[in-house]
Amino acid sequence: FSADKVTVVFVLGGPGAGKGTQCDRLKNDYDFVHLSAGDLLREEQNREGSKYGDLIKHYIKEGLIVPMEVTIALLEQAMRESMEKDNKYRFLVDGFPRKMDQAIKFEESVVSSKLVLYFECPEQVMLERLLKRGENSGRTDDNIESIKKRFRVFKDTSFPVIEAFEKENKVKTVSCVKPVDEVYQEVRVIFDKMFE
Ligand code: UP5
Ligand code: MG
Repeated sequence: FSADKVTVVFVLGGPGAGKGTQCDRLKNDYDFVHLSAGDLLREEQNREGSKYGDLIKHYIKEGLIVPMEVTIALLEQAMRESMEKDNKYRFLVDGFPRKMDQAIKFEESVVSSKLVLYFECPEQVMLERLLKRGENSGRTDDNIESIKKRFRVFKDTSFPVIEAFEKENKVKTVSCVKPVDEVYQEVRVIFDKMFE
């Protein structure tokens, strides 16, 4: 896709930081399409006839990163659909890229990102949020064993992606500790400047 026409914002942060919650608000106020890589993978996992169903199920439960070919194909397809059906060209890509090779591949073969929004949050806060959500989320990875694995993968593999984007001066960091509304006010300041 051409970067003149298509705007991609990567929304990153640890498990349970609040990426999905903030994207939900942003998409209404700024005319972005919200694409959660995790949601797309969960949908694909449940799609009848998917050849990746078992693979995705295993990776998500273990907190591991699904091979990028699968995730990039799902993101690209969702973006294409939004453009063709709804004439929408602005995307919040939530929870992706989580590994350096994914970042490079996406920016080379799909489109370069305009901004990386990083939601910073201490592990203890994320842990409490995820355990609480796990009481009724039905997510197979909202349990203490999976959460610990997700934290480790975030630290070892995904955080370096944010550091790499920082070197390109693409990252805006927002603390996600305060209540949802207060976090969102900070995010709005950034979006008002960049996307009117
Ligand atoms: N909450 C949110 N903000 C709050 C606030 N400010 N104050 C108080 N409470 C707040 O929020 C989590 C919970 O906290 C909710 O209950 C919310 O109400 C509350 P949410 O907005 O859902 O946080 P989010 O950051 O989206 O957390 P999520 O669990 O979705 O993050 P993950 O990054 O862990 O999950 P994701 O769905 O992106 O990925 C899941 C798995 O898919 C990965 O572990 C991996 O196995 C796989 N995956 C890949 O392999 N590749 C990818 O590219 C993407 C995913
Ligand atoms: Mg999410």
